[in-house]
Amino acid sequence: MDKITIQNLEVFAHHGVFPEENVLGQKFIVTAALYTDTRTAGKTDELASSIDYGELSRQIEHFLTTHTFKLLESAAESLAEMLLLQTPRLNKVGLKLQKPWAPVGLPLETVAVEIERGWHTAYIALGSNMGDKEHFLKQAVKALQADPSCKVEKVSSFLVTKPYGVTDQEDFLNGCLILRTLLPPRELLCVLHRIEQEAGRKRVTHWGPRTLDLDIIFYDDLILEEDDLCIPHVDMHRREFVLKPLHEIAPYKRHPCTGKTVREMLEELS
Ligand code: PH2
Ligand code: MG
Ligand code: MG
Repeated sequence: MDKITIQNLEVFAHHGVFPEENVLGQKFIVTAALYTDTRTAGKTDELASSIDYGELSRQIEHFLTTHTFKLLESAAESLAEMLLLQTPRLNKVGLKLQKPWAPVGLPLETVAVEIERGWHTAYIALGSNMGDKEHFLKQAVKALQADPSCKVEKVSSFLVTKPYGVTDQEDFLNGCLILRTLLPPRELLCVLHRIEQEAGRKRVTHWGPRTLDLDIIFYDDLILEEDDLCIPHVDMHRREFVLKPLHEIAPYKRHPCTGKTVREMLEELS
């Protein structure tokens, strides 16, 4: 990906663990790598098609002088989040925050924290088979839209499906959505669990009736296999109630392990 760099921007601010640092202040040096596609700006010569590094430098300066953090880690984390939320076309940001006068009492040149943060694409399956199913699915979409770290990009239609697995229960209403998110997988899972809770979800029996079920199907091309979280969803390729709505919004998305598209997986099922 193309990038625009702001190198060694000096900011006088008050971050630090020691109270003296918060009172006296000191020099901070910021380097920011702004990952964005510069092709359109490159061809049109229009600033409006790019990211204005002058404007961003002023935003960085303003943010670091109007907030006070103890840790360089927190300052960098919050700064990255602000930049990603406020800057159109910014896909990813690399930040290096240096504190050359850090009160360590030893002759070091500088200390620094470096992070990379960005937008990710998650594919979420929605399901309900209790109460007002459509209401619960719509509530879930709304709750995700309301989260500042999430942008709902596409929502499939909702379809009535026969229960899969444990079959002696009510029919389901299922759908899928595409989400752009700043949250890493585990934090996204926590948000999904919170939304399930808000819909009155009770975890009574495994695979039993539920007001709302939200599952991460894909997260970028990530492959993650842990006890309580597997991405891609381990059974998605066998589930028509996932593949059908997903096919509406992402037919060419490929499974990162098998390389098959959603369309191919759906065709293999029927
Ligand atoms: N969810 C399950 C088990 N079975 N069947 C349908 N039709 N739809 C679901 O969402 C569903 C299911 C476990 O999450
Ligand atoms: Mg499920
Ligand atoms: Mg689930």
